[in-house]
Amino acid sequence: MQFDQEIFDLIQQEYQRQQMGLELIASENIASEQVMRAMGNIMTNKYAEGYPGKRYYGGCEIVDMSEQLAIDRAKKIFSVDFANVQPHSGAQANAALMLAILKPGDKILGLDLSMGGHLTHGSSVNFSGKLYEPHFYAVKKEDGLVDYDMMEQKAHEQRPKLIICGASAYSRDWDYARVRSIADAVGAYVLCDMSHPAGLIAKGHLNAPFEHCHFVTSTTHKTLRGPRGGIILMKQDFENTMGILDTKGNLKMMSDLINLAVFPGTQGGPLEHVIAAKAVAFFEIMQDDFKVYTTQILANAKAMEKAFDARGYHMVSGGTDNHLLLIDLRNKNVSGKKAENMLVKADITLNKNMVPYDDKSPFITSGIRVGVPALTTRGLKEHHMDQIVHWIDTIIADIDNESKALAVKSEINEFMKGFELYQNWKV
Ligand code: DSN
Repeated sequence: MQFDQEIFDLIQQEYQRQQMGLELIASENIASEQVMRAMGNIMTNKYAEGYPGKRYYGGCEIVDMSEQLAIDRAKKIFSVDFANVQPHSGAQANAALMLAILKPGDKILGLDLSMGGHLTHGSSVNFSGKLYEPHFYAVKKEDGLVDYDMMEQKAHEQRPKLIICGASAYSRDWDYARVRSIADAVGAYVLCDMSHPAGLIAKGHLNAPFEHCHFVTSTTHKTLRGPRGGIILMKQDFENTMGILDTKGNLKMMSDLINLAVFPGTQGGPLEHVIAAKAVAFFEIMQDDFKVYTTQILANAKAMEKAFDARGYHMVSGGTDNHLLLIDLRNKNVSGKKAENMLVKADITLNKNMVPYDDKSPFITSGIRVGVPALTTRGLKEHHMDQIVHWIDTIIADIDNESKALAVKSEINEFMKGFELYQNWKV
């Protein structure tokens, strides 16, 4: 068989891009070498529809043990009774969870996408807004914080079956107890999508959703720093009171409904190589080193907040409690799109992002979202954050000056040589 030089050249180019640049996309991270080794392994050859001990294929004894390890480690990290580690992504996790507990047309209540929410929390272009009837709460205009009064009011007006908390571009912590009390008053379930801050929650830096939210979903590749994928967790299993029976006519538990909704409801064969890599990531998260990492994320985010503040940038919700900042560029007269496009020329990668009450479209936007998980993995510390913000500010202050961006790029490429992406990289 011929070697596919073309694609491996591209992988090498992508390696160079990641090595040389500043990665500020809040949802990205750099998985460890052992996570990647597990991801690129022979378990990709194995079909294993079903769950450990109950598969539709022979020869699953080994992947059963691997998947069970992933399940047990996830349960231990978050002190929960139930984990499904098969969702291929966070979106798949949310799709399965909703399939398990909702019927088409049921009402859901989530944070509006334009306020920092996620596509799968009810956006009209996503399954969640097409199959179910979406309603939204917002953040408050005056302080950028989640408007729990509005959530409560909407919950009473609409009586949704599911209230979703969690976000993609929200830099503050959540009051899960308040969300649950709002849900209880109207008989709704609560789903927390903790994809962004999951690693910070794992190590106890932020409020834990598990006591208050019936269901918790997450990706595994953001602050958890694992392979791309999703998980569904439940603190405590409980009886399904939705009248869904199994083939023997038994009333099933919620865990059964969720497992059935992942497979065969929304997915076929699980990606056992990725599940092995999730198990490795969970192993890493259980180590003390990971707390050093998450503590550094918070210190870097705070240092970045200070550096942006010193340069007159407006941060939505006034700053950060977690790993990201949402910056409103309207006082700098620069759109998010323009900023993203010029910054990438300097090898600074981030994403344009709508800010709450934005007057620009999602394709233009008034803001940018910056996050520090990947930079922190590279080994950057608080004292580097001011330099990074200086580079960003240099470009934004002279947004049409491409030669200035290219000069910054040279400095960044030189600087990043001091922070190896991987010690033993081999394509
Ligand atoms: N697209 C991810 C993010 O950037 O936050 C969420 O799915």
